[in-house]
Amino acid sequence: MQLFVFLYHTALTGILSKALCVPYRFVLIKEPKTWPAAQSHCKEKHIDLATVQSDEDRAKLKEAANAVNFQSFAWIGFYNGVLTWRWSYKNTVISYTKWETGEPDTYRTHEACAFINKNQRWGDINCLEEKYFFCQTGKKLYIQPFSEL
Ligand SMILES: [Ca+2]
Repeated sequence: MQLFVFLYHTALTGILSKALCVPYRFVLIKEPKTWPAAQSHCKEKHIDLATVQSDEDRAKLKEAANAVNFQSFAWIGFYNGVLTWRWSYKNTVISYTKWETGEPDTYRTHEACAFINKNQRWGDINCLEEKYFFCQTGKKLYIQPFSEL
């Protein structure tokens, strides 16, 4: 593996070395879907809905949003299971949050799903609203440098 990495690093220098430092990325899907439908789409075509567990993840998501001039709201992989907020990916309990002021505010319902706004902060809303969504992907990242050869 190390030799493989070294050879390709040598061959592709900047492009691949950047890719190796970034094992995943986010992509905005501009098809309005409910949260469950968005989750299915991301799991099928990518890895899952976007997971944001650090400032680094948040910066990366902001970069993806800026790349497509994102100015709205989009689902991320965050939902309220019974009484506990969890990430879609591996059903992980959250340890990092960036709620917008006043959010989350849907304590009365268990159907709360999270979206991200243009300020990279989160809010919760009915899961059946149709919104654009951010998927997390790690596959295309490794394909892209090769296709540029
Ligand atoms: Ca809310």
